[in-house]
Amino acid sequence: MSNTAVSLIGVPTDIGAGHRGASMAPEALRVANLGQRLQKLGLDVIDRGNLHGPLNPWLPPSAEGYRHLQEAIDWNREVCAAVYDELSLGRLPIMLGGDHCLAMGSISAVARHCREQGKQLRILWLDAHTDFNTASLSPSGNIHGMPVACLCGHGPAELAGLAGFTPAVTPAQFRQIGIRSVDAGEKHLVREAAIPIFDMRHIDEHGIKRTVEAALEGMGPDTHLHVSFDVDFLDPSIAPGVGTRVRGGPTYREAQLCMELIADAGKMASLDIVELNPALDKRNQTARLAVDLVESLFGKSTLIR
Ligand code: B3U
Ligand code: MN
Ligand code: MN
Repeated sequence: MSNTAVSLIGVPTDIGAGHRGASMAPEALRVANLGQRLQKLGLDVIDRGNLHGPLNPWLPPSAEGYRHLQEAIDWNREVCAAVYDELSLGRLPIMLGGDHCLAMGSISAVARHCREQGKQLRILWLDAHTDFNTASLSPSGNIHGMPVACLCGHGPAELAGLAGFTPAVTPAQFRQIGIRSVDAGEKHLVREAAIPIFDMRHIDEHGIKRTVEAALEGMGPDTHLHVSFDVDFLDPSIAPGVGTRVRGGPTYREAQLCMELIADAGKMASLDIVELNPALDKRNQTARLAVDLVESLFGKSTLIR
C-alpha cells in the first residue's frame, strides 16, 4: 500500500443523526493525528479540509417522514462531487464524517466511477445497524438510518439518483458485518432485498476471521472495495463516542483482526469513517481508537512496519 495516494475529506455534519455532535468528528480525527499516522505508513496524504453544507436546523421529521431531507441532499451533492474528483485523480478518498447519511454521496460517486472504469464494486458495511430504513419504515425519520436503502433505490429521487443512475448499487454488492440492531419494519425490507449480512451471531459462531474472509470472498482482480466504517460497529465499552451505542459489538482484538484481513485483501479503494461523536466521547478515546484501526486497515502490522 506504500505508494497509495489518499485524500482526507472532512464532512462536518450531523443532519442525519438523532444526536448532535458528529459534525465535530473531522477535527477530532485530525487531533488524533489521522493524517500523520497514515503518512508514517508511507502513504501520500493530502488533507483537503472540510466540505461545506447547511447547518443543522434541528427540526422534527417532515410529513414525508424525513428529518432534514433538503440538508441531506445538499451535503450529499457536495460529498458525491468531491469523492468523484478524487477517484478521477487516482486517489483514495477517506471521508472524515459526519453522520452515516454521507455514504449516499460517497458510494454514489464510487458507483459512477466503477461503471465508467468497468470495475466491480463491493461494499463492506461495518455497523451495528443495517441502515436499511425508508421514510415510511423509520421509527425516527433520521436519514443516517436510510443510506443503504436509498443507495439500493428505496428513497427520494434526489438522493437515490446521485450517481446519475438508479439504483446506484444492488443489495448483492453489500456485505454487512457487526449487525445487532434492526428495526421491526426494516427487517422485512432487509429480508426481501436479501442483503448479505454477517450479524454478531455469525461472528460469535464462526469467529471474526472466517466472517471477514467470507465477506471478502469472490472479489475479482478488478474489484473496487469501498469500506463504510460506522464507529458504532465497535463495542461501546471501547468506543463510547457514538450517538447510538449498541452493546455486544466486536472487541478491540476482533476489530483489529477485521481491519488487518481487509488490508491483506488489498482491494480497498475508498473509505468512510462515520458516526464518531466527540460530544459523547471521553478525552477523544474513540477518535484515537478509530485512527488506530484505520492504520491497520492500511496495512500497519506489529512485525512488518
Ligand atoms: N435504526 C434506527 C437507529 C439507527 C440507525 N443508524 C443509526 N442509528 N446510527 C434509525 O433511526 O433508523
Ligand atoms: Mn450506520
Ligand atoms: Mn450504526
